[in-house]
Amino acid sequence: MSPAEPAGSEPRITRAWVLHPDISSDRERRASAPALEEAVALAGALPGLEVAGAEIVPLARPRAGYLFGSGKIDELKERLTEAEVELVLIDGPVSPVQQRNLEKAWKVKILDRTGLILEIFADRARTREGVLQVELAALSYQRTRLVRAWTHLERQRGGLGFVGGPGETQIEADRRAIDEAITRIRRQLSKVVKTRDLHRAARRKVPFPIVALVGYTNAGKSTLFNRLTGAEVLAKDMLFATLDPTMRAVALPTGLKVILSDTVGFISDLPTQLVAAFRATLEEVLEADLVLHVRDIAHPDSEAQAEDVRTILADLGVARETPQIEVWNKTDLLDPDRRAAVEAAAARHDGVEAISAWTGQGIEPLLAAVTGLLDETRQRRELHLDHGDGRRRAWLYDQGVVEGEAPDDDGSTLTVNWTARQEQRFRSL
Ligand SMILES: Nc1nc2c(ncn2[C@@H]2O[C@H](COP(=O)(O)OP(=O)(O)OP(=O)(O)O)[C@@H](O)[C@H]2O)c(=O)[nH]1
Ligand SMILES: [Mg+2]
Repeated sequence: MSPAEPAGSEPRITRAWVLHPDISSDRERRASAPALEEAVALAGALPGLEVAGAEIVPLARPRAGYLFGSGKIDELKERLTEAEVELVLIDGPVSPVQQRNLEKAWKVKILDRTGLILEIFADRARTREGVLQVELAALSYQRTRLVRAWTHLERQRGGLGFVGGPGETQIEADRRAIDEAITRIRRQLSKVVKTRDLHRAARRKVPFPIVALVGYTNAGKSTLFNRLTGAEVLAKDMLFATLDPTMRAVALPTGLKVILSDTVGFISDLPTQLVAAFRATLEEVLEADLVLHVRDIAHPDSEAQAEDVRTILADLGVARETPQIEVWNKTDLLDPDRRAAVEAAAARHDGVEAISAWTGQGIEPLLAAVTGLLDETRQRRELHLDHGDGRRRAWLYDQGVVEGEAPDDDGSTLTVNWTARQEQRFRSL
């Protein structure tokens, strides 16, 4: 709260309860203890929420009407009333019908995982494009549910029936209102995107390779970014501390300059509506010459998190051929035996570096690996440019990739040494 705000306007704290349904029929189910811990961290990432309690609810299979069995519902009702809970976060998908029924049964508001992540993103978005993308994602989500997300709870939901009656008309009106809002936002976005294209064009001219930091939320990307650049990007034990991408030029020990890019963190079960928003903020990754996949190697779910990141990267269309280094971060948190084992495993694998962004351990070998890979991915080519092609010739010199130039009758032949990405960018000029 800014000091200028009048007294008494303190944000109201909402008491929340976190439930992680552990569904045994779900074949892709994760270890429930770290999953609950992550759900609590997600809840903590939303300002104004106070987590009063959290528990795992074992379920053979989800029930259509109420998600949970009736005994469990009664038992939970007692606990929720006792703890004066106003909001229950259910870490998984909850159908609109289940949501309505549970809200009635427990006299609380229900928010599911997607709704919560959308709320966090709405809170974090800073750039105009970020704000618009998150709004668009939230509207698409609401449209599929035809109930209002948490932000709009001030509006009475009483009139919303799900079958027949006046509720139907209300839903139609809601749907129309949502569609209109979506159209409006799309129009605004297309303007913003034009500006972004200009930025991208400017970025293409940047004469250094782009190195992008990606990874699961809270893996330590911003901490590593700060260590490498001396910047002070917000690095916090808070999920989705970073939403908008940040870029900085940094000189590697060999003198090679790169653009380092810090990006939004990933999370499992990312709402599909947000993948589009990610795509926009992750352009640096799509255009990167090298991707550093930062992992919290001390996290019990580290491998599952890494798998999620790989899947999302593939979905986003990050080219297979883009070289990657897995950065196993937070080695300082491991006990000595485990740490030795992790470091030995990293040494055995190509393209893996064990580090602690916190202590600085392993940073130098990491930078050497970055330099090595960037050098390795460079290829020597001969190009012929016509006399009239001054613009592309200038671009090549800007990029610092020209090793020699031999004039001939209709132009000149240049020897360049560049990365695949630089070649791609050149071809699209
Ligand atoms: N012990 C230890 N803590 C670390 C290390 N690197 C990062 N952290 C801590 O982990 C937390 C998350 O770090 P961030 O750098 O904000 O993580 P991030 O990947 O940028 O997270 P998002 O922006 O939320 O996606 C912070 O509390 C950091 O201090 C490390 O090497 N060791
Ligand atoms: Mg960050």
